[in-house]
Amino acid sequence: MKSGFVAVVGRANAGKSTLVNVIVGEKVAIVSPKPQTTRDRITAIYNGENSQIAFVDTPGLYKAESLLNSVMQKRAQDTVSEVDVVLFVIDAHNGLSDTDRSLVKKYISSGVPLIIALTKTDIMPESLLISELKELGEENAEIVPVSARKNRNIKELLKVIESKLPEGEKLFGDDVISDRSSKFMISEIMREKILLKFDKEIPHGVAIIINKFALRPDGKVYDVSLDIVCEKSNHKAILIGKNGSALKEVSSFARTDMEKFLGKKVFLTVYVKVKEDWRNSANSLKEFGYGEND
Ligand SMILES: Nc1nc2c(ncn2[C@@H]2O[C@H](COP(=O)(O)OP(=O)(O)OP(=O)(O)O)[C@@H](O)[C@H]2O)c(=O)[nH]1
Ligand SMILES: [Mg+2]
Repeated sequence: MKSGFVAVVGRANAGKSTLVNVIVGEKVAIVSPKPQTTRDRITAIYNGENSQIAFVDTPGLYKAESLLNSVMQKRAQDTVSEVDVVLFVIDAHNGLSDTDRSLVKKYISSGVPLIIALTKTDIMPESLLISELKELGEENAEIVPVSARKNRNIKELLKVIESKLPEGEKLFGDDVISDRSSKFMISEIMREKILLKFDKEIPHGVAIIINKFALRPDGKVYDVSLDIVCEKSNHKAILIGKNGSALKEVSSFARTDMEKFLGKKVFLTVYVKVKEDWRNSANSLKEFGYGEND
């Protein structure tokens, strides 16, 4: 059987996490229309008939503007050197950027097998980009047009990945879907709802701290208590909204998804706190758990 690790890399908002979720058939990574949704790598396991593939979803590539951004970028770059295959995701709708071009060349010269998934082909025909991509690296990279949203060509993509993986034993148990804990997923669900509701300046400055995550003795209800940490007091006011209406709305959406994910009722308590410029504080990043998971 084939087994190994695949780094899923590409520009922010390219559709990496959506593709990983579709491949493993579960929502292991949050998704939003805003760039910089994924902040740390998440490994998701696909079990095929004759393969086991560990997909390492990474934060999207872009210019680092804060210490948090640099940590995220480093995570994505480090991942590439630790895997069997690089899956480079390009948004067909957005076209090729200079960064994409130089990354394709860089991956090719690093010698790691490279597969380019040209995604979002449901909203943009891939043909426009294929010829340019072929010029860049046809002999050294496989190019597979896909649509995660329409589940198009995903099986073909998996076949191409399998063909590049070494023979090996299973690396994870059959029932493992992700390397991340339920507690992590709970905090990500909260962050996703904030990403979806507020303009990007706010979610980009938000961290979620879970203070309590416990199943009651009756086994039916989880008590979850968390802090939404933001960077400015005016952000706090926006997050809370008039008479708490905004916070009530995002909390309610988050609770529904948490209950779906945990398969139990959730009693959710949410506080909003301010910690100025936490994204540039090494101590805060450590305290909030960024860049620590391996
Ligand atoms: N039309 C279309 N939209 C897609 C597809 N895949 C992803 N999207 C959308 O693209 C946006 C970004 O998707 P994500 O999966 O969060 O992208 P990402 O590359 O993980 O982004 P970062 O984590 O910020 O780097 C979301 O609004 C998705 O719904 C697709 O195949 N077709
Ligand atoms: Mg992502």
